[in-house]
Amino acid sequence: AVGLDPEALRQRALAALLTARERTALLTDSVDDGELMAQHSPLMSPLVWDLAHIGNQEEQWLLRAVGGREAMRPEIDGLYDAFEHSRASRPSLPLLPPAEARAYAADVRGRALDILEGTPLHEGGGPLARAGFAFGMIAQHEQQHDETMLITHQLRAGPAVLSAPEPPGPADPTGLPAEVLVAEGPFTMGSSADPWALDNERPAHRREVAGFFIDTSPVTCGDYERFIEDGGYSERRWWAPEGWDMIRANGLTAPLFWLRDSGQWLRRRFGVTEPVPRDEPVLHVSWYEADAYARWTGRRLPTESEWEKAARHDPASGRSLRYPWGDEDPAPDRANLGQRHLRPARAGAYPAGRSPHGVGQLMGDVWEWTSSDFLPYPGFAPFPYREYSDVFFGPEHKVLRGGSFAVDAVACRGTFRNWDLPVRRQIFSGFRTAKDA
Ligand code: AVJ
Ligand code: FE
Repeated sequence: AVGLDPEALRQRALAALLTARERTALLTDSVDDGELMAQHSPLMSPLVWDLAHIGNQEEQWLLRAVGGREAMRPEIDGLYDAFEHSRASRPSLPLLPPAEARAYAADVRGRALDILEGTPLHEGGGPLARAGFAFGMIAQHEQQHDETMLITHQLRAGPAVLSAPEPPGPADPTGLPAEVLVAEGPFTMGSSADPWALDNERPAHRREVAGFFIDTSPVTCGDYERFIEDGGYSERRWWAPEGWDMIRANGLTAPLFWLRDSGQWLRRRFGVTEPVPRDEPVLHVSWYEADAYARWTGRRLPTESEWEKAARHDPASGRSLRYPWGDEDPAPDRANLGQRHLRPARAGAYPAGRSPHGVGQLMGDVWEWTSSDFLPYPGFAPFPYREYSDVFFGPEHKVLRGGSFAVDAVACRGTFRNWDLPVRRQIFSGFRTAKDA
């Protein structure tokens, strides 16, 4: 568990920064300079933009804000400001070429580690440095962009450049019923205590939740295929009006990266085409597709509070755990995280990762769409910058929970909130369903 001992947090920050940079290097050294500068999809930045943006955010928060240093290259700030230029327009900017981007990020990192060595992380160090928050925030930021870069890898054409061992299979027998009942009652949602929780996870507050049933595993490709075969994509009644418009306008008939080949569904995954694995959680579906599937089954997506209660609430003690399995940090037998594998584990895997309510695979594998809009918790305060969460609150973004195989442990916890537009499907998104008790 995360203690508040400043020296332990300093070590933790160092380890998290090093782990993130190793992954950034893997993602940016595995393709040539031409591919680093190319745009693989208008939805994504060139990889070389992410690389220098990672360095620039680190410079702004660790070197300037915490360390009080002067800007190293103030003229590049605008290039790497995500709000100044759309992703589609980034390839035409005068970006730092690969060698310069690498050197800049490495230079910033060297200085950031000096600041980490020399900054008091106790109360007196100020709100940014306290408990190593800014260092943890920057490690999480880099890991979030590493996931973004992995999405770019998935979108790029051409032969595979990444490989990883297979995730563990399902427990034998899984011992899982299809769904469990989570009885009515309040629970504590969000966190005030976790020193590295981001602003939108704060503060902890009580929520009343009516009784509900929730799936013990994410919806699988095989489940989803039955929806397709039943004509799900051609029956308007299952779809939210905007979802129906989206699938019609784009001619969608299956999740992104699926293709039909002589009566069989195949999918492309990191440069390899393979049969769709029926017992693996479905991936690359939009919120609209998740919502339509749930309606087809006579169910619905869980709300964000239902999801978090199923994941964290311990009926024995009445308290909320940091993770479904307890307060201990993630480990390889508990969740498929950190790009250790390049796919979700099959439904029924990770029996050691289940929640007290008996719900499996909540952390890792696939991001799970919830029915909820991304909204601030009561008492929310933007910290340290409005552009992380505050400017995204509202009905246009839906909340995703739990993290995918591409999320690192530093950016994964029972309270972590992700969000995206309901049309998005290049992200590592899946879902599970729920219904009222
Ligand atoms: C929280 C994943 C939606 O990638 O847009 C990265 C994270 N914020 N840089 C995103 C983020 C600023 C953000 N998400
Ligand atoms: Fe960013």
